Amino acid sequence: MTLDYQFPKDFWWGSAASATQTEGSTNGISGATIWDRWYKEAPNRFFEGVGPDQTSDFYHRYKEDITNMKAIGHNSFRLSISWARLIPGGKGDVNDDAVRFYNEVIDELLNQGIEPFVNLYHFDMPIELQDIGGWENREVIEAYADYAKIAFDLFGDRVKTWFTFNEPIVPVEGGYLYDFHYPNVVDARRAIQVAYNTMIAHARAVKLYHEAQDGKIGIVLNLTPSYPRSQNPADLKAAHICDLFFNRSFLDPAVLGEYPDDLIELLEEHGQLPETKVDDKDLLKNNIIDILGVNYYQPRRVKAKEHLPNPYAPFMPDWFFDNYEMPGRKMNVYRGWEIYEKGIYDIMINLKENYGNIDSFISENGMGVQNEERFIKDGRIEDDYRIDFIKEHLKWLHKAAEEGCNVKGYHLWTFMDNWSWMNAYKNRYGFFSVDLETGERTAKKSAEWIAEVSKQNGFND
Ligand code: BGP
Repeated sequence: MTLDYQFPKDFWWGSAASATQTEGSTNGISGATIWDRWYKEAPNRFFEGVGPDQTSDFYHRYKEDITNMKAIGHNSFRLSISWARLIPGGKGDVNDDAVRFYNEVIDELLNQGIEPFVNLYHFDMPIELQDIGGWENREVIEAYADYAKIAFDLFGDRVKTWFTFNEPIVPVEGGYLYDFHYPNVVDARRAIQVAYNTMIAHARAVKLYHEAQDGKIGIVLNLTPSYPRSQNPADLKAAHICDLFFNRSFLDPAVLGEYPDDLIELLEEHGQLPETKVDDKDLLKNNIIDILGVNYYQPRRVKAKEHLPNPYAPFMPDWFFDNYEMPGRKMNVYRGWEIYEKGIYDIMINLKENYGNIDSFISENGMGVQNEERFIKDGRIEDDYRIDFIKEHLKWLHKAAEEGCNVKGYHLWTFMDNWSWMNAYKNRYGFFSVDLETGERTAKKSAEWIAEVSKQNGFND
């Protein structure tokens, strides 16, 4: 029997999560991160005042969660290691409890036939390193390289798929441009330095990995195709510059080993080039990734600037484009994000045509919905909207695969409802709901649906 949408053999079905958002139990058995600090300083910036200390307790319940993963057909799962848990303070001694915990999680996944994908950094800078400047300080690159090496040595015998960073643009935008992450700086020059240093840290980790290990290493990028309002040259230029800043400043060095010339020229023209070291260029060139994780939630729609920026105002990427709200666009109203399923296909075709058809997979895609209790019937959430959301994206992914794109899998964000950065528990994303009082997990309808899809490696329309 062939299905309408049959995926390539050995396709990865799974989901992704991050340490800060799921583990819990930081108190006393892990170092603190920027999130602990920010929550202490400004609890009112978090939805309903709920901070990173109230998570879904994966730290204690991972066995049950992995059993549930198995039950819904996962053959792979991405977790992140908490740097501050493994090495409290970010440098120095390794925390034995963390080694035990991650060993147990990895072994349990493997025992259940689920391949662990491990990411080293998901927005969670140890606070002591932020206090010496975070990614602005080259010393932190060294500390990260040491951390990466330690993680590879400890877990690389069993973990064969690694990622250096999740969405490195987000701490840049949130922490240094638009004030939605600690340290709440608004300064493009510093943002550009942070973005650049992150990619140097990334390349250092790739190099260390390739020197000593035999699996694959990559990066996870949230690619946002930049669609111009029209084919008018000014709109096209706006979309191109937006793409340079928000996609290609990470995608090009990671996959091609160099920054786009026109990005360098633009920064140079505005006196915004970051500080670099002579060896950086070769480091980037010689250490490209093996696999790319693509997080896709929404595209960007842009138009030419309507008002010229104030020439005395500090430089910002937004000098070159305005966001554009396309009439009739489909929205996830809870999150305020556009839903545009074809974006996933456009990304894959771009990777095929311009990035050597690198091996890639959808490492996050998902739909956060508020007050999902409204949809409970007979004790479980009937999330048909999520099933439709996944299905429509998968159709475009399938088309990309049919057309020769090297797409290897699809991971949902996320396995179970979790704490999310400033939004805490506002939007729920999981295949499983989590009772915030008791911690009890309950499969949603989408869990049952994905189990079937994973088993058949596809679905009928
Ligand atoms: C991605 C992050 C995740 C997750 C997800 C959903 O950017 O990698 O950590 O949070 O987005 O976004 P949010 O939780 O803000 O709704």
